[in-house]
Amino acid sequence: MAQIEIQVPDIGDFDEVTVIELMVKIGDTVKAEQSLITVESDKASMEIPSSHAGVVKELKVKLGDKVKQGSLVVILEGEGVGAATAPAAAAPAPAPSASAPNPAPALVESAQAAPVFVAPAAVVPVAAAAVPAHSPTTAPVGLPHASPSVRKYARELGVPLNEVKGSGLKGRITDADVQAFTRAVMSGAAQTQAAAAQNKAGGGGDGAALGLIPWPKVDFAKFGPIERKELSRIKKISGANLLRNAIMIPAVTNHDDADITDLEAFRVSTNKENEKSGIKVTMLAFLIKACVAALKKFPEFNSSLDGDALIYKQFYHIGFAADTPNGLMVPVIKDADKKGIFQISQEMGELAKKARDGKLSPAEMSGASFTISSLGGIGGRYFTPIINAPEVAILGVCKSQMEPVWDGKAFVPRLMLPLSLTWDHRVIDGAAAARFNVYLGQILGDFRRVLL
Ligand code: CAO
Repeated sequence: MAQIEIQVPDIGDFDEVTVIELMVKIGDTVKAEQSLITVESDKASMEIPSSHAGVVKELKVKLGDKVKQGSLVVILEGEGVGAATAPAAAAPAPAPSASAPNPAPALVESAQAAPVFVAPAAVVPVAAAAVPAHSPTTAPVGLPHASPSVRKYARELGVPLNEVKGSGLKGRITDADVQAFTRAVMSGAAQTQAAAAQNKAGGGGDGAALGLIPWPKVDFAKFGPIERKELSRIKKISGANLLRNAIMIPAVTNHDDADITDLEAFRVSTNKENEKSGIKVTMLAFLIKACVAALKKFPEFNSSLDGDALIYKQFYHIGFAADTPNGLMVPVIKDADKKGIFQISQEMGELAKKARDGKLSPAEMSGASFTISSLGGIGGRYFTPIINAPEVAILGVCKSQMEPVWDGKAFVPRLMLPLSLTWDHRVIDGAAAARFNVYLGQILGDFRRVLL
């Protein structure tokens, strides 16, 4: 019977974190990607998932333990211990395959999977809304004090956590508190605020808090064969973020085109000249540099809302959406203003590969001040990207095409790049957005303008 050691994976900037919740016990059967424990630093809490499936043979941590990257969490045992489809961090030895007999029965492996972070919204774009941030030591501002699994449990039950009284340490809300709240509501002894408001207004149905009619419930099997598949962990987390951002941000999208005929010719010739370097200069690298120039000229696009104030960031960390088998990831090119096109292209290639392999660290997805989503390698004309809160704007890019452009005397063939800039109307006005796009187009049309 194969044994596998599950360790704490790369947890980004945190040296040591405290175990605040054990989510499995000896004898439990766990699936790959199932959370094992919750840990907490002074800034954030996170769940450590299992990179493999199996039965928990030994639990190597207890509540209050301090752990760090590499600390042993559990030992799993099982026939053909199954690995996660995309383990995020190092898995030094491959798990024995389910179909092949295990050649070494006493084999002990080390394996790590990506932790689900509960980080301040600006830190991990895809994780912030699914399991919101809180400070473990101080009273949370506007957020109830609960671990990610309790939040998840509450979400599954539809329990509004901010209405639950916590009985745990420092007012922490526990599973039992959520259950007690649910029992009280079910027995009629208590009422959620939404239900109370709804009763007052005489409304009814799901989505009542937003005053919406219920989500349609359809038995699809009545119409033909179906198959149900769980969303990936990344899809679940990013979905919650996207929904929040789509609902909460009054977003507007401006579409424009940039003439990149000369820039593309320059890119192609640069790649030819530097064939031996192994670095391929991409259009996205030029877009990142052009966006930095535009962000410098229009600093509110590089800001974030903080109540009634704006935080202007004096750094230029540019996130870029990467399509991966498990869903959308947003790696970040840090200090893009200080890097050249070659360095950006090289970093982007490495980060995109890591994203596809599920090996991005939280630090590599943190701190973006502006994001670009490029579908240029795929196709399409324009789209309306959703802002990656707490950023205030995002640039969508589609595939460039040769088009007839009127030069005042005749139509000439020019390579035109479609740009879609989505912006938060609370921070940015339409005129500023149009100016941003025009300026971006001017730079892409003639990169010498960056020097001006
Ligand atoms: N117009 C025309 N061609 C383009 C282009 C554009 N705007 N952008 C890239 N291309 C070309 C490239 O030149 C390359 O062609 P060659 O192989 O002939 O040189 C090809 O398309 C493939 O490029 P790429 O997509 O591999 O590289 P990239 O630097 O453009 O993008 C990355 C990298 C990681 C952004 C991309 O792989 C990706 O994941 N894109 C999807 C992002 C996404 O999903 N956004 C939607 C988010 S909302 O759900």
